[in-house]
Amino acid sequence: FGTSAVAAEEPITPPVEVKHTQLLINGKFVDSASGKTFPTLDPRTGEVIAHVAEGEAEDINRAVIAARKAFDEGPWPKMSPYKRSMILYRFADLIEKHNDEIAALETWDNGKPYQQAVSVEIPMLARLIRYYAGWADKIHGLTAQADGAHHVQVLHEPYGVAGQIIPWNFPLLMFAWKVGPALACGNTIVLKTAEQTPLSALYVARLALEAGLPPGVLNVVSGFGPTAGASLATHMDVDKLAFTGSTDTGKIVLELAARSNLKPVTLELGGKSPFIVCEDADVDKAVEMAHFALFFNQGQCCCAGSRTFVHEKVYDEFLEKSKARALRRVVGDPFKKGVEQGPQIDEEQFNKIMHYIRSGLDSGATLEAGGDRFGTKGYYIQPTVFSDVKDDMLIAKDEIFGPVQSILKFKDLDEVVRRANATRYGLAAGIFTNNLDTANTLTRALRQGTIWINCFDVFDAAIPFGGFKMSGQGREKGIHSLRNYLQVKAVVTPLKNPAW
Ligand code: TXE
Repeated sequence: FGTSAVAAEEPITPPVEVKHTQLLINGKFVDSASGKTFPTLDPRTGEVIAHVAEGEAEDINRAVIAARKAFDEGPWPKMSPYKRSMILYRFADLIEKHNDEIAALETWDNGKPYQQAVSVEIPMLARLIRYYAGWADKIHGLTAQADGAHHVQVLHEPYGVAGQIIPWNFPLLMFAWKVGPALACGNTIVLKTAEQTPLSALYVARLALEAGLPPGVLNVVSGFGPTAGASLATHMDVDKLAFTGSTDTGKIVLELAARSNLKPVTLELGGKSPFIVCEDADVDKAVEMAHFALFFNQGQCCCAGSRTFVHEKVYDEFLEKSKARALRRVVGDPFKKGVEQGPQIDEEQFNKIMHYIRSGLDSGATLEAGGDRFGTKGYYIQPTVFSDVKDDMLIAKDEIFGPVQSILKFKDLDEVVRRANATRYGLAAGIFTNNLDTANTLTRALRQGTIWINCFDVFDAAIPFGGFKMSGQGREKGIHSLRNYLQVKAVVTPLKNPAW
């Protein structure tokens, strides 16, 4: 099978320089305590972009001490909320000012198409920070009417030091989902980036300092999961933890948090989201949206529509058109104009995806498009489509996290609800129908944290995101994310004259 891909034999030189490779602790870029570094690789070639300071337990400890001091001594949590808000607005302005440079860094380290980074993701990063800047001076507690002669106030206060562990698929959007609400609520932060993509968060964190964020409020430690990540999860002086990544690592992190100081944990984990195309759907639109739902970001999305259920009446037409669309998908150097799909993040993910493609073939699914690596270097994979996929095949059960679409046939709504819900995950679902009753029925019956009707991957800052079942705990974005970073304190005072 071919694709209309355009491979750039010689990778395009990224229009940006790497400025920051050290850890950001207490407002300063510093080497790791051990002096160790690790290479971060260009997924287009597997070659080294830069050597980055490797944070470990001692560095996490240094960062937590700085964050603790910044919280306990202020000024951040005690600063006027309006001032805090203004610093975040300035931060968003600086992100916007450096939009193209940040996008180039993100593409270089991650492999995502530059056009996507420059026109969608980095603008969205600025918007998310602005959204939370807007919340900083609008955090209200409650009063309660209690029995007896007492005046009751319920205060919402920042937790303290927030530990945040993020993945590599959307390095800066995950940064914003975590850092935005934590800062707006007055917390201080130690953020650990993913070892595959340490560069962009360091660049952006420097802009936060430039915007006026006091030293120690946002600390960024690059490093690996079992060392830096685990140290953060077990640290006794971290008050709250937020994690995005695989379900397996999420379980480890939750256990580490419980075993140390029982810090509350927010988890945003994996998925196997159904995308349901009903018999009355607009097939052309459904084909395009199902394609986008799966292949967007090289298929590296936690909410990817990775089980495409299609009603038997439209199945043949949908399949032919989906196959043609995948064959038209433009794969190549992500810096090249018009490229829709770049390389996968690294060799490990590349091998994992190729393993699932072989498993699809071995288990009897029909390969309609792709099925192989693309080009000869880097981690590119052909857009791949399987039909005749059955629910018990591995490709229909596991999170592949790559450009592999699995198309399954269904007959009626009860059946598709049962099958769509028969998964350990519950992150998102897409429904394609022009019938309101069908949309309502499916919406109520599906056990997923987000339901997209006749659309997919709509990620406004105001829309809460998170999973049912083993896709996670808690919600991020929107007003819901504030709750992750606010403690509740009840204050009770006797009333001298209850009649008043
Ligand atoms: O994830 P990990 P990996 C899924 C996807 C992918 C698979 C493996 O299916 O193929 O996970 O990817 C840190 N203590 N998702 O191995 O391990 C790690 O350093 C503390 C879905 O990259 O979950 C990184 O910062 N932290 C996902 C972060 O956890 C630890 C996005 C994520 O890494 C740790 C990414 C430990 N013991 C992958 N071990 C999504 N939900 O969007 C690792 N980490």
